Amino acid sequence: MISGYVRRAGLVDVLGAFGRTNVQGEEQQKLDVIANDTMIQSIAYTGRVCVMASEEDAEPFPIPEEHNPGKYVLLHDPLDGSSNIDVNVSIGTIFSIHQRVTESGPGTLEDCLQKGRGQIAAGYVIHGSSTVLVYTVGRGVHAFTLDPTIGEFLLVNPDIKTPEIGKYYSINESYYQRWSDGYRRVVQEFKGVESTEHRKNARYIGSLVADFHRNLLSGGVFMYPADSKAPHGKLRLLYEASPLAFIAEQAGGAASDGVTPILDIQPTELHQRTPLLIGSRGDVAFVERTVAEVDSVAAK
Ligand code: AHM
Ligand code: MG
Repeated sequence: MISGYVRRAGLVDVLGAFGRTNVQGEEQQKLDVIANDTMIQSIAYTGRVCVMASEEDAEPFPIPEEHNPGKYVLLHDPLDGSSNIDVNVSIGTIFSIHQRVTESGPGTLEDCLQKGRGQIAAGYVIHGSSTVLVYTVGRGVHAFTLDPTIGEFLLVNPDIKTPEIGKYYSINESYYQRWSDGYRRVVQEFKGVESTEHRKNARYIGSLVADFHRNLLSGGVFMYPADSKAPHGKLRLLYEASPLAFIAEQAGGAASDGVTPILDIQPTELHQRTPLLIGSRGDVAFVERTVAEVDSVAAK
């Protein structure tokens, strides 16, 4: 359903141009709100989840007793990168599933604040030139492409393994002045300023799922570090970093905040942010090592 809305995104304004109301006279909603409602309406009352939490809502949504709260916890970013919608750039829906830790009844914040290592499933749908579902349940990473003519996702890429060293580095380089010396050095290495040993091509879409997906298949490293303006980075631990980290590790890659593996971070807040370094294992290790070396010298 979300994919359908995204495909028609460019028409929504046209169809609701006057006062932005639809034929029923309702206010037109932004697509990320529609995607969030779609997730809730299609999953909350299935008896499978006890609580849902999303990047779009300030508080978790506990499933009321009368709707039979189930044993799973669903954390999601219904439409990540939604600022890209207007310019027809790929966006994504990300999800993370845990088993509940509370005994029964409506789920709680405690159910949501679990380490990523305990995820039982995670995945994303990329709304790109085709709609692709990538998921893991801890037994490899598998990708399915939506065939819109039959409305089914078909397995096209079973057991994806990401290259040990990748072709690409992905970072928003306009923040260069805000980075630590360590990240400046890393990017100089990737540009081949002094030596071509670590040189890579730059690719940055600014849409996490799309950047991650390309690097997963082709190899590479995506970086959104902490900087002087964003001391914890931008991306959210529970809805963005953790599910993608589970996928990266299952594909033979790695993910960390620069020091600690993302999957080992204990969340303390629902909307917690984390620096993110994710992709090919050798590249993530190289960035961690370089940043640690350069920044420890700079700190002395
Ligand atoms: P959003 O959740 O508000 O859509 O923001 C997340 C997006 C990611 O998709 C992307 O990696 C990042 O923001 C890009 O940020 P920036 O524009 O600072 O490079
Ligand atoms: Mg997001």
